[in-house]
Amino acid sequence: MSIDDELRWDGELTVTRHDRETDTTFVIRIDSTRLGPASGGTRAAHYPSIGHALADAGKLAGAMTLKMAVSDLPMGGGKSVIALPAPRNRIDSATWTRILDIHAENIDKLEGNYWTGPDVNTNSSDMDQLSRTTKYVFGRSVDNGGAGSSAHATALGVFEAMKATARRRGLGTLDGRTVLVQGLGAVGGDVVRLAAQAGARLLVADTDPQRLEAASLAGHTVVPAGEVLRTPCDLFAPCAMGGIIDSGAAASIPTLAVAGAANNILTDPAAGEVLRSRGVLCAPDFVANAGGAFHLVGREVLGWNEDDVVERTRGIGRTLDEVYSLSEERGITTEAAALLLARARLSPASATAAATSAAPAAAAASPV
Ligand code: NAD
Ligand code: PPY
Repeated sequence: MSIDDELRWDGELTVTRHDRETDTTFVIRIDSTRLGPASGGTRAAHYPSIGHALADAGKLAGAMTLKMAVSDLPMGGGKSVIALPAPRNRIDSATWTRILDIHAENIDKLEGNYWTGPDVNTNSSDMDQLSRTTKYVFGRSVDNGGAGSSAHATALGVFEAMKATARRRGLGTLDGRTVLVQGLGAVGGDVVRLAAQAGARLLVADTDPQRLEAASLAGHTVVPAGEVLRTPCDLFAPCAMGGIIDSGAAASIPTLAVAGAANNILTDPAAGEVLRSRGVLCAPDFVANAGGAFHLVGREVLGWNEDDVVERTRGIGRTLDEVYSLSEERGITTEAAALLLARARLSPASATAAATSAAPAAAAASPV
């Protein structure tokens, strides 16, 4: 996580800025504009060091490139990280507004090469604030002319991924299956609702006592946040933060399948190899959590209506079937198979993909 290592990142561009008044560091990383302007949300968090913030932005931007490519969307991959001086809930509203205004200025200087949207600790009203300074923003509130929150579409896509993964792993439907959801936020809360409607038995974990209380009142079983990797279940759905399954966890996690919303669930490819060797079927996150990208890019760039978004998001199950078949045929991890599909679209040989992306990418300069 050293800054030296991070400056050897081989994406297209890193922009950083520090604001002394708020003691905040701003990072925007553009991983690729191969298929269109880079796009990906703004994450605000307190990081142990600037190296950690750069590393997070780089990994998240890379995941966006793969998500757009595998989902056949005409955008590239990027991400913003706002490294706060304290946890988000300790930043007062005047400071937060100043932080958003500076972030918007930075985005505007990139002149449409990077489009942001909501991510962890930012929401549609924050996108409204950014849009006072820059037009390169997806996910403003509906009242302000945007597509609103992407969380419902993301949750629907994760639910489709859970069904496709359970089916392929030989579990049949989710009815009667034990599903453990980690993180009951905007996406995880909806995933719980959809899985419960499908007849699953829900185990839930969060660090926020209020969210746990609501889930418990709804009849779900609470698991301590520190126990999720040791709790037996049929399917584990990580919907909190990424980087939770390393090789050690992969060797022991008592589940048959993994499908969730968090970006970069696996710490590295080795963790995927260990899961595969144990027969734990893992839905690559950049396929499973693409519903939000369908919502934001579909509604604001491609002129889709809500039914189009739902139809494309339901297609995540079919994409995963393709990934799982390729993984079986080649004897490779599901992550490696999904990478092959994404890279086929990103390769210089796939000139048609880039050519057909030119029109919507141009449209992105003046969203519908
Ligand atoms: P959110 O902030 O609304 O919810 C996250 C939840 O996780 C919160 O309830 C938080 O208390 C909980 N949490 C944090 N650390 C935890 C821990 N160690 N154990 C248990 N719970 C913990 O975020 P969200 O919008 O629901 O997104 C969830 C994940 O999905 C994120 O990783 C995000 O990057 C990813 N994602 C979201 C979208 C989207 O459309 N919102 C799209 C793609 C990917
Ligand atoms: C993500 O899907 O991880 C996001 O960051 C949300 C998003 C998707 C597409 C454009 C902007 C933000």
